[in-house]
Amino acid sequence: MIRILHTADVHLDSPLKSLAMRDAELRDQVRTASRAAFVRLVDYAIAEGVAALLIAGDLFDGNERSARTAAFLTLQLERLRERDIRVFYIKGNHDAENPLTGELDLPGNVHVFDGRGGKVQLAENVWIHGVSFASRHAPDSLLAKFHAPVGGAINIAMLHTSLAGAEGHDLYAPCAVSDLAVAGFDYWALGHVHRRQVHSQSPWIVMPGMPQGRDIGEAGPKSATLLTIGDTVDIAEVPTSVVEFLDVRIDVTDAKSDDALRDLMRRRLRALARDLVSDSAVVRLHVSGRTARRWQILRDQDVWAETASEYARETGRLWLDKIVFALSDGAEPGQTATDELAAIMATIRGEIGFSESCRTELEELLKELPPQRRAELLPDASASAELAQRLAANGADRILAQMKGAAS
Ligand SMILES: [Mn+2]
Repeated sequence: MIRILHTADVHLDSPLKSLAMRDAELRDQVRTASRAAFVRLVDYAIAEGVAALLIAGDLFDGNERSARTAAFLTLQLERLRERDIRVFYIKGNHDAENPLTGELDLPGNVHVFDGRGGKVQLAENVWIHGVSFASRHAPDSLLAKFHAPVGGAINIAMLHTSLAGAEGHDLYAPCAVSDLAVAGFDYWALGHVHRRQVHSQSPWIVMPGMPQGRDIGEAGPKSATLLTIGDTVDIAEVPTSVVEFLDVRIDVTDAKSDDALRDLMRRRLRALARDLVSDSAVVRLHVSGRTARRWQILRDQDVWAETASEYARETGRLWLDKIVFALSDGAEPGQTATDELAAIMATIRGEIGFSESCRTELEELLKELPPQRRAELLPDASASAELAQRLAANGADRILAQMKGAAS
């Protein structure tokens, strides 16, 4: 029996992003989470006595040259070398042009496939094939660069690919799952998409997902994939993430008092902490439901944020990223002064002049942000108008909450 560990998209030393990073204690713990997850992978490889570690691209994140990242990586790869564990590595879009991958003289147990593709024998009946990105962009399929599978052996193919891709995202070495399925390989060790997905079981076509998520967009526990090769190939998921991000919904419809709401929040967070796969988690709490207490809760939202933050911290494993309110009060619009004010503010929000000035002000503010962050916030032309509307609606709710909350 031969075992192999498959990972991709480690994005070594890429920073984690969350509002919770304002918390110094958490910041220290997760600053190097991508490293800690990689160490966990290496520990696991050694403990399980695997024959090889496959890294299917995007081992590095940006284009910065970092001596510390290089030293860290070399040390971990040497730990594998001491145990005779081989490492196979293909470059993806993030590391194709990284100065580290070009200059690093990696330990002798590491085989880096180049852009022309190749194959290496791992054991008597096991071959590893791979093709690297030659540059950051790979608009065409790389399938034609693979050597033919070796007859009578188990053939594993490493490829960094966006597969058929998703709308609005660039294509990287595009190819269809159906093309991979008929290519004659037993296991496709893919990389690029950060979410784990087993596309096919015969042959295996596996996107392992990243070993450590970096923000709420990469939520949930992360893992690597363990292959066991006997007469057939079997796979298992191996947890790797040190910190995970969680989107959590709490429905407060039945919480009739502050006490009931606090109790609900605390029990939910404790249950989350108890069942957590990773060591710790950064939680984004969505408070929703239909309650007559809507305005009172919105008025006190800063207190609720502090309270939830304390309950999270109390578990010893959770931190609050932020709390998001989506409450309705279920009431018909009445004839009170605040109802009238709400209606007026809603009308004003719909006026083109207001919309425009709101947007101008917002864009002025966003100029202060780094270009990449701005691009994330405003992916297309309509995004700034939508963001301005959302902020204006939130602002109106805040004002109403001050007035209505005080009256209740
Ligand atoms: Mn990639």
